[in-house]
Amino acid sequence: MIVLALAGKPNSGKSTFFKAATLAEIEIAEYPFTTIKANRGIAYVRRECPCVDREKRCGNSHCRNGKRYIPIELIDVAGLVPDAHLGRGLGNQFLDDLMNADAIINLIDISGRTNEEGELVEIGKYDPIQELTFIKREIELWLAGVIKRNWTNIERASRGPKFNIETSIASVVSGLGIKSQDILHCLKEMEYPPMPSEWADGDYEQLACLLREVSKPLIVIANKIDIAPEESIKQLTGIEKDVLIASSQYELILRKGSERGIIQYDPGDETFEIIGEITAEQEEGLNEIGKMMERYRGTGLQNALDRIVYREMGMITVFPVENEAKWIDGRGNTLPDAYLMKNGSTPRDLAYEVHTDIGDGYLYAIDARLNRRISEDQILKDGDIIKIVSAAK
Ligand SMILES: Nc1nc2c(ncn2[C@@H]2O[C@H](COP(=O)(O)OP(=O)(O)OP(=O)(O)O)[C@@H](O)[C@H]2O)c(=O)[nH]1
Ligand SMILES: [Mg+2]
Repeated sequence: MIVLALAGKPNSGKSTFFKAATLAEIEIAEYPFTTIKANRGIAYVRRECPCVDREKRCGNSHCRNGKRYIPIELIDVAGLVPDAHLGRGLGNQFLDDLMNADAIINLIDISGRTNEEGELVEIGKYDPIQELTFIKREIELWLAGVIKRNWTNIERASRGPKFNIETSIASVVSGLGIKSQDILHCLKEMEYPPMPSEWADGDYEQLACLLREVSKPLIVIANKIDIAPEESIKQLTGIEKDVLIASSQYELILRKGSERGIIQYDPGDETFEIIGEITAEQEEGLNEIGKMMERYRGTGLQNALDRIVYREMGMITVFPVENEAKWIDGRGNTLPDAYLMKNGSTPRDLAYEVHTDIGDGYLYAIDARLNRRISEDQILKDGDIIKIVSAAK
């Protein structure tokens, strides 16, 4: 399963985001370092379910009226402060948590109510824009530190026969879960001293920077837009046109309200509807939420998850079925599964994703939308419905 990590300074709202996305009961509080041990839970990305092209909805438990939710794993990591890579704050073990993820959602507190340490400050005393790059930088410096600490091994190896700097570096950083092809790609991108003994801090940092970029897609989400001054949001979107914004707090309220049957709301919807009995006070609160959602087209939370998985990581969703005419599995369930796969995957990759035996026994595949056999090197598209024919049962 795809793993996403939430990173950010203390008090930026990571646990609130996590709780809204997973509905897990965890601690949220208005002081720094509330979270110490990382929380892990299941969140979802959303896409249109192929059943919307048919008369009847599929009835899958992950499909709500044509909105299909596909599970991913989310980690809520402890807060990081400047110089965390040197062990400040709760130390740098949390950078390990981040490296275990496939991609990183970096939350910043755009309300300006907390400083870089996550402490409450008076509005206007701290400029949240300076947080745009700091987490990324901490990750890079930490990575550079790991490379540097292991450098003596590489230097030692360089005095022996058959030394190859690329494979030596690959063996050091592969422990961080970075694929060796990514490492080789980074080394090709940079100019570096041929002898390991000549490497300096700038070289480690440059390598770390490139490694972070290829191995850990990262997006910044400006959180707490419900209480942020409008100028801060304008300033931010002026600097980064593509920046994403969210109110984890509002999403949490909506998710709870929907769970209790007070409102009709599915994550990622741009509006909600009140369907239960509410007090005048609740109505006032929900009106505020409604106004903000109208302005920003939703709370932004689902959008953040979808953006990182589909756009930054380049994943697609593919629906394997056993009966290509009815889009069902052997037990009659319509569109039973949805797999997130890397863009560029082939039918055989899908077969392996379903089961190793199915992959080993792969014979051919059928595009169930077109009812046509497809070649084994055809690249799968987002939303494809595929029947795999395999010698394995
Ligand atoms: N208004 C508003 N408050 C928020 C939002 N998200 C979080 N908060 C508040 O910000 C405070 C910190 O939230 P947490 O979710 O505990 O923050 P965290 O990033 O997990 O903090 P640490 O675990 O200490 O690193 C709490 O008081 C939350 O209620 C939001 O979108 N809007
Ligand atoms: Mg927390």
